[in-house]
This record gives sequence, C-alpha cells and structure tokens, in this order.
Amino acid sequence: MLAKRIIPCLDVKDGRVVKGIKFRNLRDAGDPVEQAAIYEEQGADELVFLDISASIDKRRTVVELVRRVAEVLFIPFTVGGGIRTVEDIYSVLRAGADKVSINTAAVQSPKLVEEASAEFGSQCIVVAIDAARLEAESWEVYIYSGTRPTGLNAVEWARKVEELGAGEILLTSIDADGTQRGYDVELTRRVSESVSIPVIASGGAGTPFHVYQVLTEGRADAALMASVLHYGMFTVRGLKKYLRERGVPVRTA
Ligand code: 0VR
Repeated sequence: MLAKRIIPCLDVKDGRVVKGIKFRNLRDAGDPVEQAAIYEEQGADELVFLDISASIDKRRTVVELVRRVAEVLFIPFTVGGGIRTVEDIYSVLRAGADKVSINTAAVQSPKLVEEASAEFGSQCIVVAIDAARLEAESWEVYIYSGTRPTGLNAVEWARKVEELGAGEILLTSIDADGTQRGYDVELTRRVSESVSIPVIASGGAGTPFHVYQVLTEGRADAALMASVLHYGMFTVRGLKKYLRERGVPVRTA
C-alpha cells in the first residue's frame, strides 16, 4: 500500500504567506522560505506553493521566490498560480519545482493539460480543482481564485482532466477552506472514486481527526493543509504519529 502524504500549503501573495477563510479576508502567515524549511524539518512529504493572486493579476508566478524556496527543500515541491503556457511551466521547473499545478488555465484551455503532460510527463502535471457545493451531491468548479463559477461539475471535470493527462488532482473545497471545521469528505470521496490518479484533499483541516477522516472515509491519497500548521495547532510530526497509531500508513521523517 502507498503511504498517505501530508502536504503543507503556502498560499503566497505579494511575497508573503497568507491565509484566509473561504478564499477571502487574507491575513499574513509568515515568510515562504522560512515556513518551507520548518515544514520540511517537521517531516512533510511534499510542499505546495500557490501564488494565489497570479491569475487575477495576470502575472506570471513569482519565479524568483520559487527559486529561493526550492533551494531550502529536498522534498517534492509543487508550484501553482498563474501557469498559463508550456513556457510558464518551463520557467517554474527550471527554478526548482518538481510539479506544477494548473487551475484556471486548465478550464480555459484544456489542451494545455494535454500538451504539458506530453511534454513533461503526467507525473509533474497537477490539476487543481476549486469546488463549491451547489446542492446535495453536486459541486461546481470555480476559477480565478474562487471568484468565477464555470458551470462545470467537479466530479465530471476531475474525470476529464485525468483523460487529458493530469497526473494528480489537488481538490479544494471552497466552502471548507480555512474554516478548520473539517474537509468536505463527501466531495473528496466522490472524486477519488471517480478517477484512478491520486487525489490531494484540501480545505478545512482543523484537527488530526479531520485528516484521518479524509484519508480513510474520503479516500484521499494525500491531505493538504494550511491554517492549522501556520497557526501552530499541530505539527506535521505530531499529525503523522496520530495517523500511524490509527493504522494509516505514513512515511516517517
Ligand atoms: P486550510 O483549510 O487552511 O487547511 O487551507 C487549505 C487550502 O484550501 C488553502 O491553503 C488554499 O490552497 C486555498 N486556496 C486560493 C486559495 C485561497 C485563497 C485564494 C485563492 C486558490 O485559488 O486556491
């Protein structure tokens, strides 16, 4: 059985780690390079860096900052935000990222996912899906940092990106994001059961139990979290100990 991964997420805006609730009311949460080093030291399996204002501002990802973070990391490092072209992917990978995460551009030009996975291999193409619940059993995909609804059904879109060549899905529940009230376990389970590529659950972690729940009941391959780690409610090391004691296979640091 594959080990389940624990992935801290740095949401970066104007060079700083920020954190909000449901993608709004962003507050400062530290320096990206310092935070990255801390999470690696705590035993994180991977790190995600999202330049969360890049698509809105039509800016390219902050390549220089990516380079500085990559310098302090040995674990796999995924970078997203503002990735729109194969050239953008090159520049982020050249700066030291191992994978890229594509969200808005995947919806606007699905061909990018196809081209990127042909060029770089599926293993480095993550498609990020931001979804909000419409009604029972139905979630809609949003783009541009959760500001624009697309009319796409999240479960169907997940199947489609797998077909296009995505190697992994980073699934964020906008409703749960930053609330610390638990992941959207149902959304995660529905998507995980619908695709065969790994699904990273994101949004809502508040306790170790929430993480346990999304990795077991939610069938996620990995759990991503931000607030709880930034605000020191638990550490990656403590969380892994908790999961191991409950029979969830995790890699020890
Ligand atoms: P927690 O609920 O605090 O663990 O947050 C996990 C995850 O949802 C966030 O780190 C982040 O990936 C949410 N994403 C975006 C965003 C937040 C604000 C604005 C935009 C985006 O586009 O992903």
